[in-house]
Amino acid sequence: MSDAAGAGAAEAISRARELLARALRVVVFTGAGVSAESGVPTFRGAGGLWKSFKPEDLATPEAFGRDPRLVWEWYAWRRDLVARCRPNAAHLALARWALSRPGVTLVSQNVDDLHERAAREVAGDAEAARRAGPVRLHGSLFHDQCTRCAWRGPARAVDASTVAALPHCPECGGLARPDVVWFGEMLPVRTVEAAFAAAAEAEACLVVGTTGAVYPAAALVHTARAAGARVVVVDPGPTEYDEVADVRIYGPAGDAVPAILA
Ligand code: BJW
Ligand code: ZN
Repeated sequence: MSDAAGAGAAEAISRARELLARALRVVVFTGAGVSAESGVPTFRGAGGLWKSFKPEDLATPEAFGRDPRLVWEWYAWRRDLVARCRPNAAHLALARWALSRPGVTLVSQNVDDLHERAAREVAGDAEAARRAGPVRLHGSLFHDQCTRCAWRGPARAVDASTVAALPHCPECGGLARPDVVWFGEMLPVRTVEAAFAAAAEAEACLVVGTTGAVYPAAALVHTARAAGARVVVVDPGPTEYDEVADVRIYGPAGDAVPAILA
């Protein structure tokens, strides 16, 4: 493991670059930190969402059952916030890399759409961008699902009046909810299978901006490592992967990721 603070930084970047260039199959695992420089708040740590909001009041099915309007207000606020943000240099570098190399699987815990927007920006068209991913483990801030039937689809705009009346399903009229994975809920099975299959085959795993505290998603890195992948971790703060990283880069994703993937 190497510490990239100060003089070691350039060496760690160059080791990460070599390690990733050599690998035929790479799984990239991103968390809230990759979007921090775009202006999207992270969950834990200074300025994180869980400093001002309690997960049990907002990100559980029980919370939604108790007070759907409060939960919808929070999601409407976050949709609005993310819609105003733009992909940063890390999203763009990852998109360029995934589109230009076979064997890269991008897996994200994020519910924002900044990886997709970066891929569209780089690829120029939506179909090509789809190849860049990401595989989404925790759903999408911009999709809804019905609490009564199987409907899922792109979210229609939510403003104060829709929130007051609560969004409803276009198929059956049931109460709609954000299509994200809350605490205590199962992750989408086929998505998890695809992500973990890519991890089990990867020769390298690039982890960007996640504390690695939320399971089962966090196990992706341990799966890759157990199958022989070398692990590169980019994060300015401490993470659960610090002891297992082959290369540890302490720095913001917007600087480190483009440097590694250049
Ligand atoms: C930068 C940066 C910069 C800053 N550049 N970096 C095993 C052990 C213990 C508990 C469990 C377990 N298995 C399951 C559990 C329970 C629970 C869990 O994991 N709890 C732990 C927190 C203790 N897991 C679940 O409940 C999951 N479901 C489940 O287990 O179901 C079981 C089941 C089985 C059968 C039937 C039914 C159920 C579901 C978890 C869902 C998580 N959902 C959320 C919210 C999504 C919706 C939304 O956003 O509204 O997902 S919680 C939140 O955490 C969100 C994130 O995707 C996730 C991970 O957070 P992330 O990305 O790591 O963010 P942070 O803030 O933690 O870290 C940011 C990092 O960025 C930091 O390191 C910074 O330093 C860094 N950073 N600036 C780079 N510029
Ligand atoms: Zn319905």
